[in-house]
Amino acid sequence: MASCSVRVAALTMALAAAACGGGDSSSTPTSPTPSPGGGGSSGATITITGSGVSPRTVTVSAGSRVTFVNNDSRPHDMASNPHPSHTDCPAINDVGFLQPGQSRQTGNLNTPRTCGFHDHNRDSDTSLQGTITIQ
Ligand SMILES: [Cu+2]
Repeated sequence: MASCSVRVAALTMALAAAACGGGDSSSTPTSPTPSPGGGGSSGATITITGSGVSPRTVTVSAGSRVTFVNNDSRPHDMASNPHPSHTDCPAINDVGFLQPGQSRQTGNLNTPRTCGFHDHNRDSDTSLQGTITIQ
């Protein structure tokens, strides 16, 4: 008697699991284009390696963002000029500290102007300095 009710329960669970599995297979689509923070599109990408930033100068249209990619083996702390107040283009300060392999976007660069940037922890290393022209 006891063994009979166990078998019924197991069969019910198996049917329920099969129904759930069928439902799940067609759902949960992956989101194709993550856009952290929302807002402007990425206008350019600057890559950091052991030999510095590349390209050193980029030009983007107003309202877009610049992506910084740290492909170096060292961390980097990217910030707007001037050092150390970082007040020229605060959107650049959104990049901040990047561990090796990390990347992050600036905020929206809305005001047409030329923005210098640097590695805050290596502010005298000119290979880690560049400019973003917003037009
Ligand atoms: Cu700085």
